[in-house]
Amino acid sequence: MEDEISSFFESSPPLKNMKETTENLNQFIELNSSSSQGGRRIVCVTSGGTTVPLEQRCVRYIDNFSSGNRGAASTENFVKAGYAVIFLYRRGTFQPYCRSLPDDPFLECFEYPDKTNIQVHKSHVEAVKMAVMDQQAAVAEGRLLKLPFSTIYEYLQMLRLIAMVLKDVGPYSMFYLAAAVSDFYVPWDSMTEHKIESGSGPLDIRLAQVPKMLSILRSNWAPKAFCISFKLETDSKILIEKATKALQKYKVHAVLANELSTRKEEVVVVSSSGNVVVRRECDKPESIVEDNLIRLIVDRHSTYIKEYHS
Ligand code: 9Z3
Repeated sequence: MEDEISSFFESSPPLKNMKETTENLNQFIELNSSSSQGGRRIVCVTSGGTTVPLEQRCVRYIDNFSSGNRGAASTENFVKAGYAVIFLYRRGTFQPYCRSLPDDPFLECFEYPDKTNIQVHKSHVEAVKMAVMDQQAAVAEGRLLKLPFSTIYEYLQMLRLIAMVLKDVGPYSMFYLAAAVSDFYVPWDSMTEHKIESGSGPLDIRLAQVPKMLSILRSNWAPKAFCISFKLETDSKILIEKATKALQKYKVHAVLANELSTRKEEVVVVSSSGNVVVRRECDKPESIVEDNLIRLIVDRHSTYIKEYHS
């Protein structure tokens, strides 16, 4: 497995902003782990689906479903709970603090009363005000670092980089892996450079398996970090069994099991201390499942830190 992982990284196209990203990460971690900030806990939240390019000069790609809503909502809740968040997100997916803004059509939020003024439409004032205030506060306090990715190559290289720079934060760091990561891909060196020609009948593509990085994240990249992964299924009958297997195989601290159609209503936290069902509070229209979910995860992280020191 280690060989497969090394060859995946060796053959990946290098990250474009590697130097700048590493500098930003180091600054962010230094700021948040300094004693003046009380040594904040730091969580890396991954969000959105990874793409698998079919051509090096990519025109076509395979994608994994994820709107990014879970990652964005969880990020807001982690910031509220006092964490600093590295938000590793798929370009174009939901962003923290923007979930309640209309995205279609976003411009309807605004009106243009005269040539020199632009203002927010009355019906959206509250939502825009909250979004701007909360986002600006999180950024000004140095609690939110956003890093975008598109492809599986970018995602895994960035995840490894983040794990490496978070190593010294030890048990105060957390990985909350909500991104929907491709299981299959086309290895870069066997991928055609130019757009695949059409017109010559059906296309056969052989996809290789993406090496599972969770085990190496746990054993090697960030062994002291608290680690939460997700299991997504469309068949509820196999969900808990699959999540339990993942818990044992990857030795993460909990697997959050969700079914595609009910993911906004219910998540099951599967861990060695048993399974806990977390639900959205149906009697409160504003309530989201992440409110209760992140509260529980933060509690579990606190217990982990205490046990680590005893
Ligand atoms: C999840 O299960 C997330 O909760 C969702 C969130 C992607 C369902 P949205 O972004 O949806 O709010 O629209 N993420 C992990 C999905 C995944 O690919 N898990 C792998 C698996 O199930 C393990 S890494 O095998």
